[in-house]
Amino acid sequence: MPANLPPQYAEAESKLKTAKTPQEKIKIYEELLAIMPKHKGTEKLQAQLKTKIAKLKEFSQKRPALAHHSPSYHIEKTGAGQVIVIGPPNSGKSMLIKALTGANPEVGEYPFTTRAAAPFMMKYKNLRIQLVDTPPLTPDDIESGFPELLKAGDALLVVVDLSVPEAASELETIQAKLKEKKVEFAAGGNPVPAENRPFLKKTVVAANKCDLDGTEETLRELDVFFGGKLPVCPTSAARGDGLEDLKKAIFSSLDIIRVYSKIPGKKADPNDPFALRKNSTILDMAKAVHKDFVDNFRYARAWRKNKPELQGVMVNRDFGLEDEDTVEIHI
Ligand SMILES: Nc1nc2c(ncn2[C@@H]2O[C@H](COP(=O)(O)OP(=O)(O)OP(=O)(O)O)[C@@H](O)[C@H]2O)c(=O)[nH]1
Ligand SMILES: [Mg+2]
Repeated sequence: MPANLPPQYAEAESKLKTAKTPQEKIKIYEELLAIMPKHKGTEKLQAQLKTKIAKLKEFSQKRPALAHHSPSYHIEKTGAGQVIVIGPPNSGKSMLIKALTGANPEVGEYPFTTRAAAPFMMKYKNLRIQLVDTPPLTPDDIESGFPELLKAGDALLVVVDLSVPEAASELETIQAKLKEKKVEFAAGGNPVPAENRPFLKKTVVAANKCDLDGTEETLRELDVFFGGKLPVCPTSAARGDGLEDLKKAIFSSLDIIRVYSKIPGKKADPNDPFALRKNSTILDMAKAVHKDFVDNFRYARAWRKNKPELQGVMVNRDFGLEDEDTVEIHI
């Protein structure tokens, strides 16, 4: 039986997309319930709305208790780099992490599903990159530990929901609010100098839910607002679109190179690179391998892919390294 919903219903429903807090959502759902004609054709829909309201109420009652011990925002770094995954409620952060890592963070159709920061490992090429899932970011309520997590991270991945027509302006608001907390999005190109790294973060934007109809216009708008400055990658965590391009953009946001360490007379292990910052030298590599290598350094030999003139050549400590170089340090 058709539901025959009045036009006010669609109007009220569209407000859901911009509702930030559970309280706002409850109000809208209650409004929808009031508008909805009560007959056989809407019974299922009525029940669904009631469940949503009940769950949101349950959640908002739990929140104050949680606020006493706000979640920990310290995540120990492991792997080649730490990327903090942030974004508005329900944008698909956790589902995207699930798709990128194969791990199982909690995904829910309700906002505020993720309550605490948690690390997951993404494989990319022969590296492991740490992705940190976080609770949703709402401009009016940035928890005190949150900016510290962002400052400690090596890069940011902002996940926005393309089915929200205001996604681009929402992202602008988040950007402005984070700037107040001394965290700024940095564009691609040159690596961020060490002294600016706590405050300026290479940022990738995942324009998620591109599988949904009518999201092209929002994507276009995001591209206009941010495309010139930040990599904007259309993705669908649900369907798997765009994941390889996103991984590539994340790797490139870390500004790292992979360098293989080799022992004289033996082959380097191609599965176990050192992750060094771009523009690193032989001395940085020596530091990464072992501190004794710095104190007792005599010389090194280097190999570069597709460079016949750089195959086992003797180099000094200032020699600049590139991605996939192999180095043998002599002490
Ligand atoms: N159609 C579609 N739905 C998605 C996609 N990604 C996530 N979703 C859905 O969006 C809802 C929210 O997903 P989550 O991954 O929990 O979102 P989140 O950003 O982690 O949410 P919070 O933890 O509450 O901030 C779920 O119902 C997902 O199934 C996508 O690419 N396409
Ligand atoms: Mg989540």
